[in-house]
Amino acid sequence: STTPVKVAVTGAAGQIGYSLLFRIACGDLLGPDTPVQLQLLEIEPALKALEGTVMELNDCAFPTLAGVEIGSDPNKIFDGANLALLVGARPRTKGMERGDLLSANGAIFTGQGKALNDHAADDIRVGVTGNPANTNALIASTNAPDIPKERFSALTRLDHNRAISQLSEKLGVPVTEIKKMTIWGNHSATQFPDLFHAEVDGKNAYDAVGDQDWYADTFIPTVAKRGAAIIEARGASSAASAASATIDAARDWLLGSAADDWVSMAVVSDGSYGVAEGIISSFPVVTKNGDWEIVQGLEINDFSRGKIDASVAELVEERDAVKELGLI
Ligand code: NAX
Repeated sequence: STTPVKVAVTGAAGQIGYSLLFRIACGDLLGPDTPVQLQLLEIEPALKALEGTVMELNDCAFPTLAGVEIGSDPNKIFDGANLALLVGARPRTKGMERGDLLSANGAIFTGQGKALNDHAADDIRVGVTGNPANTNALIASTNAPDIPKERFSALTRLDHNRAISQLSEKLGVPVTEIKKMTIWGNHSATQFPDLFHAEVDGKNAYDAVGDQDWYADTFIPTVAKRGAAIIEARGASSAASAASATIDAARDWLLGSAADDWVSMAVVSDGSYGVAEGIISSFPVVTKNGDWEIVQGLEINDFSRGKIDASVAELVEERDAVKELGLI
């Protein structure tokens, strides 16, 4: 029998966790022939609720679920992990300043970075969904000096999928006809969804839309503020779609992106496209066997330059703030 792949998930008792765990366990991440062992991290007060979720996971009798372990000690839960999905984070609560948010999450992601460094398997890949995702990934990576920086990424796949969905609706084409979508920058309101290189049925997406005002004034803000619109409508933040994007991102990273397409992932910058080296920023990437490569040679026009620079400036600011706090 095949050795199970160990997938660690943090924040497992949260909203996203409640969708994500079942999707991983049923084979949506690694396929029907690869057994998975779930290793679930939560804070102490949430462990009881998590036990209930584990009862339900077991009740599904998923053929691909080899076992489940839960706990509140990252050193134990990350032991031997091949993939870690860092979903748990401290949300911003009323009256909380940005600095408070960064330090609360800093405490989580420094500790988890160190635990991954010391206990994860040699082939570990780390995907960060918990916000502020890009900067949390930078904190975890910096605190895991023995793990190559390329093994950390932050989630912008939900933004990527939202952009595909909005474009599909506008043009009345199925999502399968849309390729080469790109989200640049931070997973925040400054992100830049780029239609200039996207394709619809093989043709340029920006030309297919043919409406600069819709692009700048409707499409970009709709994609960037979709999270807030979901909260407004359902009274809770996106969960199933965030879990689905977390699966898409990890699956493509480990198993490879489609031959005639690319995906968006926030990864450590090598300075490509003028993005400050060392920050974790979203790029168009192709993936294969657990490695990614930034798509090179795309022409960046003035409009795009301004948008990318603004989002990168925000990431540099976040990096400087966590440096100031001694977290990296
Ligand atoms: P929930 O508040 O429902 O769940 C978070 C869970 O994390 C809680 O159960 C909490 O106990 C746990 N947790 C807190 N500290 C922990 C620690 N140190 N170790 C382990 N677990 C810990 O939030 P949910 O809706 O599931 O969202 C999780 C995160 O994803 C949030 O930070 C959220 O902002 C972020 N999102 C990121 C998205 C993205 O595209 N990158 C989109 C969706 C989502 O907003």
